[in-house]
Amino acid sequence: MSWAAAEITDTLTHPFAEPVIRLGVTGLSRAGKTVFITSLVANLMDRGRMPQLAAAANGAITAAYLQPQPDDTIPRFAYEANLGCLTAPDPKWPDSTDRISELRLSLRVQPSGLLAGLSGPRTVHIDIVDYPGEWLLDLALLDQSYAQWSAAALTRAKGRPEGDAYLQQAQGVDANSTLDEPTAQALATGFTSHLNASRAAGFSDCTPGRFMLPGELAGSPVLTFAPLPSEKFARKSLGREFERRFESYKHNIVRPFFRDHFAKIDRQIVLVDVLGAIHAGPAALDDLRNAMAGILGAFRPGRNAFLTRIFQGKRVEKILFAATKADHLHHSQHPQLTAITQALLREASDRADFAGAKTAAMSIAALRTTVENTVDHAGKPIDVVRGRLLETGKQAAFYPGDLPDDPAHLLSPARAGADKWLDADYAVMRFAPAPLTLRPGDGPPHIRLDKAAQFLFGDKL
Ligand SMILES: Nc1nc2c(ncn2[C@@H]2O[C@H](COP(=O)(O)OP(=O)(O)OP(=O)(O)O)[C@@H](O)[C@H]2O)c(=O)[nH]1
Ligand SMILES: [Mg+2]
Repeated sequence: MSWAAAEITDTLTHPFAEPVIRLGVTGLSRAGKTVFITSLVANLMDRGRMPQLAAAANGAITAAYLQPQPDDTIPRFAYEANLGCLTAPDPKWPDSTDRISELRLSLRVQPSGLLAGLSGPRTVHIDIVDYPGEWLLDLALLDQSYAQWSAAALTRAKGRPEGDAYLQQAQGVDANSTLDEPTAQALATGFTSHLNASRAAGFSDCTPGRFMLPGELAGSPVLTFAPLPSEKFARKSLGREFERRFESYKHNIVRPFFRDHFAKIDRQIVLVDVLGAIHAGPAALDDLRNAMAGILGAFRPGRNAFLTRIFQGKRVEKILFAATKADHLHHSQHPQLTAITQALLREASDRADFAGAKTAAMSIAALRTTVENTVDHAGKPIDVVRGRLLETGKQAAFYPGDLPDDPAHLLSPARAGADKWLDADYAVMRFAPAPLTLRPGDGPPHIRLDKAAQFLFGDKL
């Protein structure tokens, strides 16, 4: 059946069903989810900067508006407050997210071309969920036992910030001793400090995610456990109880989140702060690769009974892997960044069996904070970006380092456990959002947000 015929049948058989696209925005903490959602919505409401989104460019989208979301019990995404931060006279980044929220954007679409005369305007809803990136990591826990997770967590802890201190602490307790709550709490506290310190140093693979962002669960038994070196535990022992709490964590915290918010996703964008990880060094880049493999592996059908059940054979139709914050780089380096992103996630996406799903990789900036410049450096022209530094508020030109054409030049040493990059030093600067004077009809400036939107849901408009 041709596309047009399929579309017509659909309108005939479901004349009143309004299509809903559930857009999954997936990314670790600080990957750029909240800024992406805010800017995407703003640029769909004011479409002047969306030439690569066909339905915006050809005028098919006649209106965009926010509607009450479908889930009454989830807080609404603070779109206006977040956009307010980005567009204030003294703009700032929105705060890191500490709870889940949801937004429904509705587009009025007047089909053009062949269908123009056949059908009237349609409404297409786009539902988007925002959540703290820390929670995403837990997806990889679902098919691990306490013993498997413990072994991996203890191996990772070696040499990482505050890891050795925790290892010592764990060696010092007898896992088979009778459960004693103060000991349990001390271990959980020690392990949590290690997780927080590791994350601050740029490591991604820090589980359980809620330990770093406990909210109202702080102090509850379900967050009071930690990895232990042994595998067999006596009844009523500390180890046995930790094992039970780990299972309870998966059952009561991890599963409901993924059941409620991941199962229904049609289209997915995976946001990755690749530049940030490169800057943090080979170990951080390899850790990012590993963490993403664990997360995306969960989308592999048949991998685990729970996930197979919640997805029920439903597959994500399109997945976009996006390196965020590309405004840190002159566009002449964007192809390299995209290639690194693709290579970094290759194993993950192959393993995840995204067969049938259309995938692509892109370098994007949800909010462009810089302008491009070519300057003379020791008699050689170099491509830089210029922006306002977050720390000092001063304007600065910035060259992050030469990204290799061959991604293996970064990924291989990272995998081999190199402790620093050989030929180059990759810097990052944090830029503040630039003060904006938007023309009517224009959304905030971005890089390739329109291309990303076209890939993700352009076919549905
Ligand atoms: N230059 C630049 N920086 C960005 C961009 N998007 C995000 N950032 C930076 O990345 C930080 C994190 O972005 P968020 O959107 O809050 O990240 P998040 O994925 O929502 O993070 P959590 O809420 O902690 O899970 C921001 O505070 C900015 O410093 C961008 O397009 N350009
Ligand atoms: Mg956020």
